[in-house]
Amino acid sequence: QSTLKDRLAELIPAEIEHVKQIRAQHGKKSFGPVLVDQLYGHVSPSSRLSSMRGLPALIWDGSVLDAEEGIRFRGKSIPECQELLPKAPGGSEPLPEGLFWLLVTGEIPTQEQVTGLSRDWAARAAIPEFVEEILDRCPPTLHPMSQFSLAVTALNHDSAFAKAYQDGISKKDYWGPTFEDAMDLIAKLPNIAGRIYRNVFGDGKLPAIDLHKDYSHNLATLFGFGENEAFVELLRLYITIHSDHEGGNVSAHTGKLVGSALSDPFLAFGASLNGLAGPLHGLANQEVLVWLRKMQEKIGENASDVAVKEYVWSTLKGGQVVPGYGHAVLRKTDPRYVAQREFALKHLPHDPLFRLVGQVYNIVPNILLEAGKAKNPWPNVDAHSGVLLTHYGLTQMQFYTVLFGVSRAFGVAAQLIWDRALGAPLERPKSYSSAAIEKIFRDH
Ligand code: CMX
Repeated sequence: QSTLKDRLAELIPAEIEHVKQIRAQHGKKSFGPVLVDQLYGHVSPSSRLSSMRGLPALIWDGSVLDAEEGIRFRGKSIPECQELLPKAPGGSEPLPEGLFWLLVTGEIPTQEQVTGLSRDWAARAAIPEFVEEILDRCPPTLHPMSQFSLAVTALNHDSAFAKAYQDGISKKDYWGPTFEDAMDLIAKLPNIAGRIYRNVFGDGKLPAIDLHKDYSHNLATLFGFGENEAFVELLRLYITIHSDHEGGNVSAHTGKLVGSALSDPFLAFGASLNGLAGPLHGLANQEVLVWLRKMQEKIGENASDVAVKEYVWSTLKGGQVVPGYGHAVLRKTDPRYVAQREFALKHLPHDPLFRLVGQVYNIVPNILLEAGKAKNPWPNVDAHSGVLLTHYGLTQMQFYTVLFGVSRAFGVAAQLIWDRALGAPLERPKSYSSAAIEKIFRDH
């Protein structure tokens, strides 16, 4: 039995009461009106409100995103997490195990609790043989994200929640098997991601998980980078900062939505991955590097600012977005970008591609402002991750979003546990036809 599960069992009754109190006190208060524009999205340049943008609609406890300040995990900023969460011996980046504990409980764990999670996940890491076979049969031309989603969905074969539901589990006990599935899900992702990586880009042979190593170390080993301590540190930081970005983004919201049908965590997170695979969301992770490489091909490696500016303008004039810039909620440089930039300044200050990323950072925001469309001209998380992975030799860009997916499981899994503990009902927003809207407002 995991000590995290024990702690959760202590916290749940109090949280149920807490939510009751909030609802008794504030349940009938309004967030304000909903505009018809908010249903449609892209309307006109002057009154542009994208689909459901800003509409208060979800409870998500793990993290909250402030437009100016960026993400806070259970109230803690990224620098605070870097300072407070336990580290590996000799390391200076937070262990994602600690971040998961924080997301689930709202508390900073001890070193011992974090080691307990590392051991627990390593012990649960094996994937069923038939899932290995599914992955081995995928053509290497199938995008790694599609392979990832297939494998995660197939884990539903052994879902503790699905089985308990069939056996007639009582509603109040849903969270227990959901917790077990959430832990299994996170634990099995390295073997899935590692297998995809080795099948698509290597010889298909995979080393074993080390039961005494932390999650990121094992993940790095499966990719073939376990000996490189700086890369392992990068993964610890990467997973921590990509884990959660409140509830309304496509991957998080999809997981919650599908989970609300009492689909088990494997089915719910498989759906999240399909959303993460879109170019406006997690695929931007890959797109940034593709774009930078194309730029280097076109204007050379040590291009002048003038040449970079021209290239950025040509992207915009071609009707494309500059990947890694802009955000649906953020209105400042993403603190996840800043954390990665600081990592680069510490570990790879002279890397030529990092210099280009910095040059682009000095140029793109002004151009986006001048172009006058993007509400946020600043870089998001995806503008910086690829250059770091490339530096250490993980150069296969099509794989990058898989790493984002491994990380995103932490945030989605934590919320799924709480949704079942608090009895979150089936999600069912109201939709309208255009004819219905006309009818409603005919006389107004
Ligand atoms: N380059 C060019 N144009 C951009 C832009 C960018 N980086 N960001 C926004 N715009 C454009 C939009 O396409 C939109 O144009 P239209 O009115 O012609 O449709 C206009 O500016 C207004 O968009 P917005 O309200 O500022 O942005 P949205 O909230 O609709 O979309 C996002 C947000 C992230 C999809 C958008 O900024 C974008 O496409 N960025 C590039 C892709 C990217 O980096 N995605 C990753 C986001 C982080 C993540 O989820 O991983």
